[in-house]
Amino acid sequence: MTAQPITHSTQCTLCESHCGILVTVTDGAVARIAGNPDDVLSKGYICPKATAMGGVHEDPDRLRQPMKRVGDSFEPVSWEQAYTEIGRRLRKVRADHGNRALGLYVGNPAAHSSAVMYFGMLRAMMLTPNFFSASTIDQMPHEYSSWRTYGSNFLLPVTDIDRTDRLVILGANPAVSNSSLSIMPGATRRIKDVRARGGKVVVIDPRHTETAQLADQHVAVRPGGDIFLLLAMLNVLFTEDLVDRKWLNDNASGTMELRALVSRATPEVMGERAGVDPDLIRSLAREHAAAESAAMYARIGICQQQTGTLVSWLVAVVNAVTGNLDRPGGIMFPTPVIDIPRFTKFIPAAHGAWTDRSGRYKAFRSELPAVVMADEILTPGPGQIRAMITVAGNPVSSIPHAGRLDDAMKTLDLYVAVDMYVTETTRHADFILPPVSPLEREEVAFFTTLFTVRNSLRMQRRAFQPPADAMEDWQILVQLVLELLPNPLRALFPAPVRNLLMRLGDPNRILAVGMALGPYGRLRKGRNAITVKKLHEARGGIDLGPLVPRLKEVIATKDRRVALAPAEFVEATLDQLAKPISGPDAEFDLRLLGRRQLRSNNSWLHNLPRMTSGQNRCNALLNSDDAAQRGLADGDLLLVTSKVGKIQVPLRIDDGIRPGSVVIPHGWGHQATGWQHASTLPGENVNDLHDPAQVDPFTGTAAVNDTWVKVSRAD
Ligand SMILES: Nc1nc2c(c(=O)[nH]1)N[C@H]1C(S)=C(S)[C@@H](COP(=O)(O)OP(=O)(O)OC[C@H]3O[C@@H](n4cnc5c(=O)[nH]c(N)nc54)[C@H](O)[C@@H]3O)O[C@H]1N2
Ligand SMILES: Nc1nc2c(c(=O)[nH]1)N[C@H]1C(S)=C(S)[C@@H](COP(=O)(O)OP(=O)(O)OC[C@H]3O[C@@H](n4cnc5c(=O)[nH]c(N)nc54)[C@H](O)[C@@H]3O)O[C@H]1N2
Ligand code: SF4
Ligand SMILES: [Mo]
Repeated sequence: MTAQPITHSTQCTLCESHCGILVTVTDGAVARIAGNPDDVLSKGYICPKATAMGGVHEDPDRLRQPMKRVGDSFEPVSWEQAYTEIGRRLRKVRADHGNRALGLYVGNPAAHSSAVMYFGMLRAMMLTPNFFSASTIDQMPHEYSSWRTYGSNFLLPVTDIDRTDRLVILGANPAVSNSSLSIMPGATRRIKDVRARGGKVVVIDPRHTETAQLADQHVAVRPGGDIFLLLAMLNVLFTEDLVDRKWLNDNASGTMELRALVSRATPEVMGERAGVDPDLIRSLAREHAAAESAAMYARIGICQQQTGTLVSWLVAVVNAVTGNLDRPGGIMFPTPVIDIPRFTKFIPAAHGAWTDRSGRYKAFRSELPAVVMADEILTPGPGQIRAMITVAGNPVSSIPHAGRLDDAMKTLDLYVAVDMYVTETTRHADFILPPVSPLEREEVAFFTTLFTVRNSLRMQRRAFQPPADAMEDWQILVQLVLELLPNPLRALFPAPVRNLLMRLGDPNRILAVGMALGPYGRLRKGRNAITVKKLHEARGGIDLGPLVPRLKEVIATKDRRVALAPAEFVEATLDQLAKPISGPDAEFDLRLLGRRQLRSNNSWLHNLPRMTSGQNRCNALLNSDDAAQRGLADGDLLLVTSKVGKIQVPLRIDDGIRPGSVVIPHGWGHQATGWQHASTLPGENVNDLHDPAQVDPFTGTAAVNDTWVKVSRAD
């Protein structure tokens, strides 16, 4: 007999949007996943990836118990055995070689569960400077520029898309990605709404993207030309006196220095460097200033450049000088249930607290860039990493390392992976500790509330009860923390005490306390407070209203003003202006750019046949003129060569690509993994083409949009 279907209201946690979903379960299996129309933020929207929540849950290749390496394969072991052996070996590495011999890499999905609240603890317990994360292939330039401009790397203003009159998108493709660090599920509808209410949408991107197709105007900037475009816009804003002087007087410092810096960056001088017509630059500046409200939203297209931090800063500056920082319809700071933005002045950025062993990179927010991980593991000498833990990350696939990280992971004395799959990275592990599936978690998605375009609180509910001995990420992290305690202390935590700790350390409990003390909590709102209980009762989360101006309250600089012209940024900009732009040479004549795909999520959804059906999607897009010049035709297998590597991918002609560029997605090439379906798919890892030494100098973030390549037919 078929059981009655039960529908659970929960969230898709695959990307930052955390769209509300309704999961219908029949006979213990996912029968349907649909958008939740009651979700206060996503309002019924889901993208094609949502069904992957069911796909991952049911994937036979998803690990459901701890695995231990035995020779060349893995065998299941009990949690207890795994922790005991890992603990013994971790402590031995530490005793023999010191704290620096331990390393930790945290990947993207860790931000999408309560694990985010616990890896700081693991990091503190490891006491190692060797902490890495996906942030240094992603948003670190935004964080660094925020640190200098607003005084804290946590002050990342979001785009008030639902109220803006002018939306300018720079280096992002939210129609596919649904955006990031400005959480706007159903970005396509929101972008269309800007136009429907009479506003204007501009996309600045070398490629005529899916988002550009929704816009009023597309500006095909030269890759890496953003810095010159923005400097010229600022030149126009100052020379034509279009800046908001009152706002600047009240809120900013460094206006004179900024004005001096841009004084010679006229659209005529900058236009060629930016690859944008000077009159067009003028109109971009004038319209940004004239709009009732305007928001420039920039994301990873500009982070993954050598000028990433500078561009991120100049975007903030364009918004600020036109009076659009902290204004409805501009860019604003959210008010989450635990008011982290308000307390950022007390959270140190730990800049330069240590460096990597070569001394090239300074730590920032207590982290070193992931591009040095391979060196820190492979280069012999004091402080060499000998034991690694990775949590929810696939750095062999996601980080440029010129083929070295794959080898490096094999050489470790101990490698522990917290992950549910045997990936390009975790295949080298000694132990793989798998958390529950995303449909087995019940928690408040606190992290996302820091970046939502409307204040809100939503939660994830279990669609399935986890098996009796299953562990959540946070529990695995707490166990690893306990295993790292030195011997006499560890004895204070026998199994019953650990179990008690696990109950008390439940993230939902911690959050309930944090919320009670926060802006919507009991202490301030009494009986009208937002509580976890009320959240449980709400089917689609709780709307906490539009973003409110709060710059004065949150700004963390010493003089409590927005620093428009930090000295090191001014100096680095002058250097950029003085040197020739990076151009094609006789050999490497195409600029390699990345792209995201609707049915792909970085490196890890390709094992689901529903996400990968159809043709080889790891292909190179090239303009028809560029293809014709090289005698190439659609469907040809291309050999793409850079200074550090080669890959082979099929060619697809696409006239939306700016002449002189080639566009290839990341996250492919799973041939030697435990993903049985994904390992049969064609596709190669585009990060094999990127030089790990090519970075944004402030943060060490990999500048994967700055690589030059050549292409030829493979045969
Ligand atoms: N060339 C190039 N490279 C890029 C990018 C690019 O644009 N171009 N983009 C970069 C960006 S923005 C990012 S964020 C990074 C991502 O880089 P990473 O975070 O290193 O890699 P992911 O592909 O997200 O891999 C996620 C891993 O987490 C596992 N996982 C999934 N869910 C969970 C969970 O709930 N718990 C645990 N423990 N594990 C889980 C998956 O099995 C997978 O192995 O890569 C990027 N690399
Ligand atoms: N479907 C899907 N959605 C995702 C992900 C996914 O893998 N798949 N990943 C998620 C993650 S981890 C993140 S961080 C977000 C990222 O979300 P987005 O920031 O929107 O990332 P992309 O879609 O890669 O868009 C980057 C854009 O920058 C452009 N670009 C490249 N070089 C330059 C340049 O020099 N100047 C300018 N102005 N533009 C340039 C590229 O052409 C591309 O259109 O997406 C998230 N959402
Ligand atoms: S945009 Fe797609 S992947 Fe992201 S949360 Fe929503 S449904 Fe999931
Ligand atoms: Mo990302």
